[in-house]
Amino acid sequence: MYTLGEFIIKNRDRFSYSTESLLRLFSSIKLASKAIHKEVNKAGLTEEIIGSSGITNVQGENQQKLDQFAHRVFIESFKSRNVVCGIASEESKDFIVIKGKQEDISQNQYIVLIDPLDGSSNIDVNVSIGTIFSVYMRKSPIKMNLTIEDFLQKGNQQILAGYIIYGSSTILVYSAGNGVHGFTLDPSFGTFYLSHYNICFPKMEKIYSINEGNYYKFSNGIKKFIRYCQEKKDNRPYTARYIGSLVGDFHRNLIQGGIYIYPKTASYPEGKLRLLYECNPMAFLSEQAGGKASDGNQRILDIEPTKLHQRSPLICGPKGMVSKLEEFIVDCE
Ligand code: P6P
Repeated sequence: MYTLGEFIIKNRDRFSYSTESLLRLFSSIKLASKAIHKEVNKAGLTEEIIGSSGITNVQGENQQKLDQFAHRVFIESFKSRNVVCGIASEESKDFIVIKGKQEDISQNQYIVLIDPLDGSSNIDVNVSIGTIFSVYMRKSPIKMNLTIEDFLQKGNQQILAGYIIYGSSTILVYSAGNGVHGFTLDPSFGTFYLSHYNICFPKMEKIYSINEGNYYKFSNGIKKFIRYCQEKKDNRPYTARYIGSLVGDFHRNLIQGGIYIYPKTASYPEGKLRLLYECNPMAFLSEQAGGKASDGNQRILDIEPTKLHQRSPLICGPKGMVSKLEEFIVDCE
């Protein structure tokens, strides 16, 4: 029963970054996720937590109180461990600079892009929600000020990515480039224990996840793929599962074998999901788990970012399913 810290130390020679700074980074992520776990698990009981804050966030979305709480908790937690120099959050228009303590400024070189609480519209209906994070090394010289270029890095430059799912249990899933591993929180000890070693998409492709309510807004290639999933042939029809929470849908598909699709629609001509702190981390995990992730035309991790909160279509899952959908998109162009 390895703890997350023990696992990182055991695998230190497989990481390309200082084990000490990685342990401090994960220490801040664990601290914040335990605080959020505690609030999420009593959201129904505490008036000040459930429901809308009455504030509209930078995305023009109605900010839930727990979104705000999660955003604040992660910022403070990263500040306290002096290991992160800059954060971009879905809940903040601009990036946030964290001044390192002079004595060890060389330590805090990590850049974190985060969706503190994705799927938060599901809080009041008790559906799994999650935190999604993506980590890079800063590009600008240590003594210089951070610039937007430190944040607009391609997904293929990520050194670490993962999510925490707050569901029937709280599980931290991450990859640092050596496979995908999951750690389940034991709330009685407040400790994350290794529960899913080297997660790979199963060979059996079983599930497709897409909001079929948008069917008439989809391109012909997407419509053709949906009909393909529903055909009685080979190991089809696939099962349709979609809960409207990216982390919940992704985690189930990663474990059971399925594709997640959020394509362009009339309402979201660029796609709905955010490239930097939703699509890139999920794409990194998908590839590390033996799968594939694209926007329908190109590999997500190769997309050149131009704006902090830019959106992208996201198709991720087992290689065969993603490639089949890409084939239909090309056929129908
Ligand atoms: P729709 C939640 O708002 C979210 O960003 C993702 O977590 C989720 O997969 C998607 O949007 C759901 O969007 O349009 O299907 O409700």
